[in-house]
Amino acid sequence: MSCNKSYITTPIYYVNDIAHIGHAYTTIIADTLARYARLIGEDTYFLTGTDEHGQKIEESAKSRGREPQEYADEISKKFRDLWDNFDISYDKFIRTTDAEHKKGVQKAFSTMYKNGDIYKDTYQGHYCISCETFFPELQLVDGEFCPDCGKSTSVVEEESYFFRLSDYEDKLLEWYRDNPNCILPKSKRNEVIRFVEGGLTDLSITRTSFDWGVKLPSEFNEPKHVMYVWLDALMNYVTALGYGTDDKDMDYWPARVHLIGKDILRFHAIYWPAFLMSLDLPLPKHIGAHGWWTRNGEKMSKSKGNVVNPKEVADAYGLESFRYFMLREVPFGGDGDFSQRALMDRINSDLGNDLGNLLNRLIGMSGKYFEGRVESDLVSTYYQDELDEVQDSLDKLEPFIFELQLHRFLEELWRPLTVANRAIDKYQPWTMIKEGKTDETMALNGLIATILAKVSLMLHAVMPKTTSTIAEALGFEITPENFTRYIRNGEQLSSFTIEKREPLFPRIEEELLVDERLETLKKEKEAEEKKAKESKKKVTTTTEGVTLIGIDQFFQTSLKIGTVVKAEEVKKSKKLLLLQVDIGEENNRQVVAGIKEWYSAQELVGTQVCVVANLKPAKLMGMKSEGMLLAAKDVDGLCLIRPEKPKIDGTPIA
Ligand code: ME8
Repeated sequence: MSCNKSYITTPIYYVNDIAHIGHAYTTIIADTLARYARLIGEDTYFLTGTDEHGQKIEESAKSRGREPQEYADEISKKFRDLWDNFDISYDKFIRTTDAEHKKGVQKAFSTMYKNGDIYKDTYQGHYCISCETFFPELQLVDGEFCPDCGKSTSVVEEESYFFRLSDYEDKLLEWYRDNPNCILPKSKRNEVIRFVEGGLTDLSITRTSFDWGVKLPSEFNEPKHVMYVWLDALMNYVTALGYGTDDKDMDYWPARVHLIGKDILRFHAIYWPAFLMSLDLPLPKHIGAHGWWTRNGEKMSKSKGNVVNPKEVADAYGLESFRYFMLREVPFGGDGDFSQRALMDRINSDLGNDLGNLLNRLIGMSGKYFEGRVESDLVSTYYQDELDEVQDSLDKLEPFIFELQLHRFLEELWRPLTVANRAIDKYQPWTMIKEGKTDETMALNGLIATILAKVSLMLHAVMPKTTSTIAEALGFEITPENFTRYIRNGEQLSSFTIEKREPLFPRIEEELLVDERLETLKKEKEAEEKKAKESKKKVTTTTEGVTLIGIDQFFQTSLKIGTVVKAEEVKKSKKLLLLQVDIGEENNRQVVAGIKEWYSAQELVGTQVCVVANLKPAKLMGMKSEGMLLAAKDVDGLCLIRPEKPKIDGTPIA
């Protein structure tokens, strides 16, 4: 399945949201494929970017009192910064507001029109702004709600240009049938075929009801029309290569794979190939649709407050461990539930025990018996069976990558590590050396080093830094030439001297993790408070460093009397209690308080406390906290501040 040019793309992300692990997942898969393609010597082009037009973005900007362009600039930069921070090896970051892109889209529109695929008519239909999609009445839930996202749709009637999608039904079906791997996983291809067999209607591809989009080419003289955001967005895959402007990189087309989430398969597997056929351009080789990440079984959404921030996860557990986890944990195409527990298990077991510890064992054995020297000359004399077993596994690996079965790829890649760890247990170098079998012991070390080197080369695309560190320890570099030597030609590693180093994956203890997380939260809170303080103009500081505030500033804090109506311990936390406090409002306030060392949950119930009632809600260990209790802490410990006599719940404190 190999080809010399590899063009790999992610979806371009909407700029109405911040990146979450779903976005990171697509991008990490694409980055892995791109890195692998480069390592096997393919001329690779990796594209990502942002999707910035459309009604949804226009409204998001408006609701924040911002101009769409300025708003798009800000969010687009956040995506780009995140990918840079994650070392994503993209060759180009496209924005649909780029002038070249807009020109390319206009060129496409004119070409489709010339080819007879576009006509003008009136559209009447139900539009979901969130999905930027029209739906026939029959598909709506309860006659009103979007069948995809469940949000309310609105009836739109407007003049529109249409793309003759219905003309492409047969050609699309032919493409799916002639190219069994065009949509991966294959089960998804069947879904698409069934959908198309059900009949396609023409697609409305311009809008007049809003402004924020690519204008029609001037020859149409239609100042009111802007392009449908999906036509605009899909075209990014070719405008990035210069379609419609200088065609500079069009020799990378067609894409080897468009990586997407299953939610946008229809656009990529139906609209996009039809547009390309109309433009007389070749069709992509593969469209890979991955599954959906959920959190504790629920869809992630800002309103639920359960969105997993990829940067936080990478900071807490290490970027490369996070990459490994995402690719290993879920079969491509299937949905996955994100849990810190599962991530920790993968780090401690697969990465720590199987991989990191193997390097430690090699360092230990070669240090103890040979002053760090490792030689591989006699490996095949003593351990040919092990070498064969390893080479056999490695030879089977590559197809998994390009068929997007990355979990299988990683699973199989762990077999050579098992061979290595098993060989140490079986041949017992500590016994061999006592028996004077020096050559056998050295050759065993050579075998371990060779296996580690080969695994590092194969794993490089998933964990670039870690594998480079291993390679450095083993005295070689990760390059396409060495890939050919050690993977394709099955050579053994040359001699080298290894030195002691820190473990690659120190064991993560749960308690430590929790404390670290709390520490991070504390630091964030302190930084926020510092910022807030600096922005308050009236603040003055006395010579002793005590901050003086005006009475009006004091009254900005709402302090209230409340009664603890329920209290429970937060599992796995040494410090936190989860309280429900009645402060005279319709609903009780949930407060996560770090007082477990001084109060039991039981003794708090029914007692009164003082609550800071207008704090911005915060999250502690995944739980919402909607206030803070007043307390004083000295060397003897902490005590809560309480009213001297019982007071009505909700009584203000001043
Ligand atoms: O759809 N789990 O952009 P988008 C897994 N602009 N992947 C997820 C996910 C989740 N919970 N949430 C999002 C758009 N994704 C269009 C694309 S392409 C020409 C235009 C990933 O910002 C997944 O890849 O809504 C999904 O397809 C993509 O983010 C959607 O990002």
